[in-house]
Amino acid sequence: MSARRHPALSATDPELASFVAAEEVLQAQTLRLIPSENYVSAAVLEASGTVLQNKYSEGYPGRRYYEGQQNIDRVEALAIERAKGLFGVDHANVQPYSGSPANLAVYLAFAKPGDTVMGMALPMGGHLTHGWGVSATGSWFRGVQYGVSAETGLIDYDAVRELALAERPKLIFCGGTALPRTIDFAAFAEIAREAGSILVADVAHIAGLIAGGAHPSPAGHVDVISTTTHKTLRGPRGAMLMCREEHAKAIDKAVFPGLQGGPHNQTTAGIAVALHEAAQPSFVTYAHAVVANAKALAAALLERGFDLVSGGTDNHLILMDLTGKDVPGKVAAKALDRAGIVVNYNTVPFDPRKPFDPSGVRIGTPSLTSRGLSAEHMPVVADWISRSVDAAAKGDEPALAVVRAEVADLMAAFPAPGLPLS
Ligand code: DSN
Repeated sequence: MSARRHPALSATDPELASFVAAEEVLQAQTLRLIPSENYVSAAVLEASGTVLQNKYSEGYPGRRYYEGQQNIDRVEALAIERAKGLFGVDHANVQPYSGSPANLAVYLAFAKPGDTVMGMALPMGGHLTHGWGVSATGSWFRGVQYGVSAETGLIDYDAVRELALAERPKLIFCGGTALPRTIDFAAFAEIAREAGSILVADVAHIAGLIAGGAHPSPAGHVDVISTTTHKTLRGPRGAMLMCREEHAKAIDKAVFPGLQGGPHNQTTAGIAVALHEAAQPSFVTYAHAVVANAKALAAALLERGFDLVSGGTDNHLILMDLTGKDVPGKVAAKALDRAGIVVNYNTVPFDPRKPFDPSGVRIGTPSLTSRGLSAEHMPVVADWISRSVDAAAKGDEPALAVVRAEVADLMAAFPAPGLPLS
C-alpha cells in the first residue's frame, strides 16, 4: 500500500516509508479523540508536499530579500486574503511556524522582558505560552494567571477583572487548550480596556468553529487573534496572527525579522487550501456537527457516571475528571490507547495530582466528525470509553482488545479524509 501511495519514498527509504504506512493504518483504524488533532484533506496534504518547499522567501509578498518570488508571492497573498475574508479581520500574517512561535511574536510586538502579562493558568486549561512559569513567556515576562471557579468550572470574569485591574498587564491572553465552554470575548475586551492591556485571543482550538459559525468570533473585540491552523480549522501544522490595521506593522515586524527566517511556503499553500475549504458551506455543517457530537458525547458520558469539568461542553472539547473512578488519567489514557481510542491525559482544575500523572482525560470530536460520525454514534463511543476505563481499573486486557476490534470495525465504515486506505 505504501509503495503505491508513496512510490519514491518507498524506493529511496523503505524503512521510513514503513513508519509512514504504519501511521496511516493507525490513523485509519483508531478512534482519534485528541481535541487538537484532525484529518486534513487530500488537497491540503498535496499542497503541503509541493516544490514550494524548495524556496526561500524572507519578507512579505512584494517585499522579499530573495528573487524568484513570482509564484510564492501569489500563494502567500492568496492565503492572506482568504484568512482576512474568513475571519473578518484587517490584517493576517500566515508565516508563524506554529502556535508557540506565533504567541512569542505577540510578546515581541507589544511587551519588553520583565513586563507583566496575564493568561489562564496551564492546569486550569490555559497554554504554556500564556505566561506559564516553565515557558520562556513565564520566565522572560512576569506571568500572572487566572483560572476557573472551583464550584462551576467556568471562568469567573469578576475575578479576571480584579486581577487585571490590580496587575495592569501589558498583554492579556484569553483562550486555552482545555476549555470546554464558550469564551466571552466581549467580556474580556471590556476588562482589557479598563486595564489598558492589549488583548490576545488564542483561538487555536476553536478557529474552525469560529470559521464555521459554531463559536462567537473574537474579531472586533480583541487586538490580536492567534491561531494554529491544524486543529478544528483542518489545515497543515502552522499558525496565523490576525489583527486590526493599527497593529499590522508591529505583528509583521515581530514575526519577520523579529523571530523567524524564511516562511515555510509549502505550509502556507496548505493553509490557503484549508482556508478555501473552511469558506465552503460544507464547513459550516462540519463545525456545527463537531459541537453537536461533543454535546451528545458529553451527555452519554454523564449518563454513564462520568464527571465532566463544567458539567459538559459548548464546543468541541470535553474534560473528563476521573477522580471518582479511581483510575488516574494516565492509566485511563494508556488503556484507551490499547483499546484503539486515542486521547491525552490532562490536568483538571485544582488537580490534586501532578501534571505528568493527572486526574483527567481530554477528548474532543473534530476528528471523528471529519470521518462522518454523527450524534447517533456517540452513545457507542461513550460505551467504549466506559468499558475501557472499567477494564483499566480491573487490569482486564482482553476487554480492551474486544473494544479495539469494535472500534476498527466501525472506523472501517467511515473513511478518513486524506487516508484512502481506511
Ligand atoms: N498541544 C496543543 C493541544 O493539544 O492543545 C496546544 O498547544
